[in-house]
Amino acid sequence: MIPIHTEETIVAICTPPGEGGIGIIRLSGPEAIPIAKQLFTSSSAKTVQPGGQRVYHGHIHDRDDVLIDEVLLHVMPGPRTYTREDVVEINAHGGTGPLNAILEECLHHGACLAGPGEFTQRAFLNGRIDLVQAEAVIDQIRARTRGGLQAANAAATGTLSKALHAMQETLRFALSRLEAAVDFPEDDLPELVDPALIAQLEQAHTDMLDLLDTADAGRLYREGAAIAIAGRPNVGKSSLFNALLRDARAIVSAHPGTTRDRLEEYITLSGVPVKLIDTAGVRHTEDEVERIGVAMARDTLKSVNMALLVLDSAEGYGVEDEALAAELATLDIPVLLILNKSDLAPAVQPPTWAHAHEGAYPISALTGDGLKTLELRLGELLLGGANLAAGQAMLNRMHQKDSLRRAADCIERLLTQLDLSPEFLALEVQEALQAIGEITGETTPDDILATIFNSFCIGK
Ligand SMILES: Nc1nc2c(ncn2[C@@H]2O[C@H](COP(=O)(O)OP(=O)(O)OP(=O)(O)O)[C@@H](O)[C@H]2O)c(=O)[nH]1
Ligand SMILES: [Mg+2]
Repeated sequence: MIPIHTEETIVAICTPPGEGGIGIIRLSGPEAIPIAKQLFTSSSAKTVQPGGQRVYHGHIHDRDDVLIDEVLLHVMPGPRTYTREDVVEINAHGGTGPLNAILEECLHHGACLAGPGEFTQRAFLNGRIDLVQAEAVIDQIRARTRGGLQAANAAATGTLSKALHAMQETLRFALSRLEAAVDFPEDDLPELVDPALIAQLEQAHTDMLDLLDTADAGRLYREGAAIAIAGRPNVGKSSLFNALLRDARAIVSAHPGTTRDRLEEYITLSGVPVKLIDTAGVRHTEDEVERIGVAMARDTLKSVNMALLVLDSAEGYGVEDEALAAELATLDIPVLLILNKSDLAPAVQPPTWAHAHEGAYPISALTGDGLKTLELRLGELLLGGANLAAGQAMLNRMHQKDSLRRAADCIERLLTQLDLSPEFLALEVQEALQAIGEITGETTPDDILATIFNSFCIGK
């Protein structure tokens, strides 16, 4: 376990710096309530009582009895608190002056400054939450979309932990059977892996694979994706960019070569935060600025998750379009052909070379026709067709995926080599348990735990 001195009382300003209606200072640890008592004077005759959660109104004074601020004091005796320790939250006025002054007084009375994520770390070390739930706390804070928040909430409320615990239980039972079998002489071996146990292991293996299937979607909800809009000049890239944003963000004009810079804005598609990028129209040009824009467009395409190749369906498709399509095809990302200006072309036909792409979509960036269908398709493609129910267990992080993949590989090896010695099979189960424990935090190395909590903000 990481060295952490839970006998110390920690304190931090929990609200972001700057002005706010209120600002909160949190204390946690054995001295939280005594320290608060020394600073606080109740506005009624009530004194801070032990036991039970209560909110008191009053004032904080410094050590020289000079008034600092009017506050609400929220006293929460452990263990039914965020950290399982005694916790006090001081709701003061949200400005640097009062908050820093109160923080200083807490330090003066013996509290220590909390490190990043130290409150959550204590909740983890005191067994209130596991590592999956601890990591989900930061995802809740940082969620940029409802989809992201739902994924974080599913992990924070224990849905993912429950799924992992069920696997651990099956594996522990299998391990106990295998270890018992190790002590039997070779010729007197009982039916150590009976059909019921094999069926359970197979089920656990299937559950692992199902959970692994959610990893890419889970990561997308958290980290988001980038989609670039590409095409030759004047086909309506910036018009599509604006239409998807529902905002006249980019300059649109009938003059080819209007966009020279790279423009970025965020949208939400099927709950996924998406960075949408408008690029300069790709063509040979003598204009130096435009040439830089074209090079930038090509560069952008190398770092996105998906590309929309916009074509002008009214004007028809030329060799430049086909060449650009061929260029995009080498990038190993999904490319959708956007047959724009459908309002000008009564019967929009895809180009003959369209088959190599993720479909062709007739739209009008001008009238909005076909936009909804395109947005739904983009969402589907991003989530890889994963049909995720709100609140379902989902892997949110790369390290969780890596660990579960290792566990699944162990069980797969075990299931295909059941005739091997029980010692060997037991090793596979042990390794699978070790890998799952790294996700829940039971067997996570200290340096990794430290890195995880260090990525938190101060005060959480
Ligand atoms: N009728 C019609 N006109 C459109 C549509 N989309 C764009 N246009 C027009 O096409 C012209 C070019 O549009 P832009 O969005 O600037 O095209 P672009 O691809 O960004 O052009 P560059 O930035 O020069 O590469 C403008 O006059 C738009 O009004 C559409 O769906 N229908
Ligand atoms: Mg443009």
